[in-house]
Amino acid sequence: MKIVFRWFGENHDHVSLRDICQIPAVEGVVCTLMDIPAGEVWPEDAIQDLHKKVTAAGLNMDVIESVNIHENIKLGAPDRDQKIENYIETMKRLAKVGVKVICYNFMPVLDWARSNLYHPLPDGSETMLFDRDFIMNTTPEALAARYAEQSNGIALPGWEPERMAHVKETIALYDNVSQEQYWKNTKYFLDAIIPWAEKLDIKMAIHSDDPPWPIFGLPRLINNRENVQRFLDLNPSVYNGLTFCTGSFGADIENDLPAMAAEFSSRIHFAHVRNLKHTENGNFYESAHPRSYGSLDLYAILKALHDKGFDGYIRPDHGRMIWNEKGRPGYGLYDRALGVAYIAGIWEALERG
Ligand code: CS2
Ligand code: MN
Repeated sequence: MKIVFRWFGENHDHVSLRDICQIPAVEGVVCTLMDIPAGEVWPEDAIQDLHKKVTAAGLNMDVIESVNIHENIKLGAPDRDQKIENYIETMKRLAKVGVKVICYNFMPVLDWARSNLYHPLPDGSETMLFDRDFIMNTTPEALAARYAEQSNGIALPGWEPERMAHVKETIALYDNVSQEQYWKNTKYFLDAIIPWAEKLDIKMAIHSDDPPWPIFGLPRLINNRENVQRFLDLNPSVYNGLTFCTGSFGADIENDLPAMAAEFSSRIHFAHVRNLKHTENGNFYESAHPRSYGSLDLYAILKALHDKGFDGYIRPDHGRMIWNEKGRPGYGLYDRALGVAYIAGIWEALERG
């Protein structure tokens, strides 16, 4: 197991590479190019430049999150082959600097959804909250406006203002895409990219849907055991794998996370490890990592991976904002660093038996 830490890049993150390399047990950063719209090829010089900076800080850049999928691929639109070609070209360029895993999601239109980005907890920390009634009864436009207001101008992945400007029209395009058609569009994409992933030795790791149930009438794919199995069977190569995000699968209390981690371990290339606390009415908030703070048993999940000989990458996922830190919701330095310490401690204990 190798611990990594998400980094949004110099102009998009208040956390520096120097901060990150001081966290014990962290070997690498999980990067992206925030400024490149989905569907465009990532420029070679930007990739090389990023790789130089990361390695100069003594960290690796083995994992990329995310190379976003253009909507026309998800919709199965006539120009999808061109977009897929661009995707493969980006994969080739990333392989040149030794990238081993690409985390991506196949959620239609939007990335994760929360009702509150900085919800105060009684101890004075702030965290992200999912109020089920609110989300199920709002509109994407209203939610985007709420994020813009709460996030102080920080562009959230999947909620970029350019994308939000057309959100209604984009969602309407899915009126003609049934859930079954969505599975077909997914398979079409996988069958095109997985042979390249094999050649380039890059493991593709799809992120679970967040939340793991349909919102705004859009299709869902990666939300429970059965659908994960269906997804993996679409293309049986080991290069067609998963990002096992405990927080997104764990939002559905029906999901047995240690059992899923054990069952799918050979196809899990990357794990996002975080806790959340279920409250009334299907609501939840993102809690501190230890067992007594959240509803998920991260020890049991890590043990399941460990016992299967997991040797992929793990990162802490969303943390709370603590010690007056200001920054990207979920992506402060301090609570995620505490998450690393917790994960590394559990893993060391597992290794030593
Ligand atoms: C991340 C996602 O913050 C998060 O929830 O896990 O934004 C993630 O990067 C994407 O879904 C993967 O493409
Ligand atoms: Mn995640």
